Amino acid sequence: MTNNKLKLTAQIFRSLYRIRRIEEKITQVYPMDKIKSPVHLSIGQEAVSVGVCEALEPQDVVFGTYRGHAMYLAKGGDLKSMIAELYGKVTGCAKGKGGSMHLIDKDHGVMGTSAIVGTTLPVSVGYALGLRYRESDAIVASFFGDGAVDEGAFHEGINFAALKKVPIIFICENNEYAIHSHHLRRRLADNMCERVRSYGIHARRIDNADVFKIYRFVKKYSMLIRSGQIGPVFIECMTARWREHVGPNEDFDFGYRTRGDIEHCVKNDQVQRLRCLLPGPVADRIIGEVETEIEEAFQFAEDSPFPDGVELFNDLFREA
Ligand SMILES: Cc1ncc(C[n+]2csc(CCOP(=O)(O)OP(=O)(O)O)c2C)c(N)n1
Ligand SMILES: [Mg+2]
Repeated sequence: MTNNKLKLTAQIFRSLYRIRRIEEKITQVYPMDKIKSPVHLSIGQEAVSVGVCEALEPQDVVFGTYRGHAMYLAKGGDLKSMIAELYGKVTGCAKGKGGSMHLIDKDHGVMGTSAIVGTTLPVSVGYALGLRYRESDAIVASFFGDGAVDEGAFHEGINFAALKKVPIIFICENNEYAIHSHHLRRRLADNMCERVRSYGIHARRIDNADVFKIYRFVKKYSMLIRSGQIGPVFIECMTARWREHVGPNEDFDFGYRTRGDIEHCVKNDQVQRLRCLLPGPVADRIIGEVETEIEEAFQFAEDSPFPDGVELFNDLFREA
């Protein structure tokens, strides 16, 4: 492996492993009722956020969904503020008032996540239009699930983005389910990219959430978008959610899917894949550093105070 490839692999492994372990820690803490909001975990889906965000530049921004821990962390959102937010503490990224579904860290380009399916899509398109007007060289990465593609806001958003040629990459994390409904029970055909192309947008599907393929796609197209050569592009990342829709547990006894249905993704687990690509001591050093960082972040959240009652009346309206 060349030095550059080793550096990139180590960087991507760190991000993947870090997100996996943070969410595994959340599953351990959750039953203690210290985390005060519902949690929609990305365990199994990390490669999508990591592949995209590693290919972005610091000035680029991301918008996402309630299943947003991975995106927030991959883009560089502050870990301590995220865990404190889950605990409902005043040191949280939304002062403890948003919880897991409403993460934000504007200093690192995380512009927000929303609990309402499809809502950040048109907002992210508007933001990208603003970037074009300001002649900024930043671009937007807009994340959403396969369920959002069923929403009118998706079609309005991508049509307008194509029309105005705004600097945006749309990322569909296709884990095949909207809660418990399989996508083929919600649509006639498995043809998401074909439908997106009909809006004049270049679209590509990537199977098994291959982190390097996602990285290379975003690297290539973000350069073309940034330089104004092309408008929006769309990437459909096939992946699988390993835990229940919301909460820390598995759900293979619910009856809507089996463990076998996600086996191909478990076999292709990108965390393990990259760990095996790295020399042992490099992986071990990263693992040690990440584990310490996670312990410190949870301790920070434990030690932080809850907001005062008066916080209920702050940040409701933007002061002129
Ligand atoms: C507009 C709207 N309709 C319905 C819901 C209820 N709801 C919450 S999550 C969800 C499923 C969304 O699935 P998907 O977009 O595939 O994301 P995933 O949970 O798989 O990451 C639904 C229907 C909602 N939050 N917002
Ligand atoms: Mg889904």
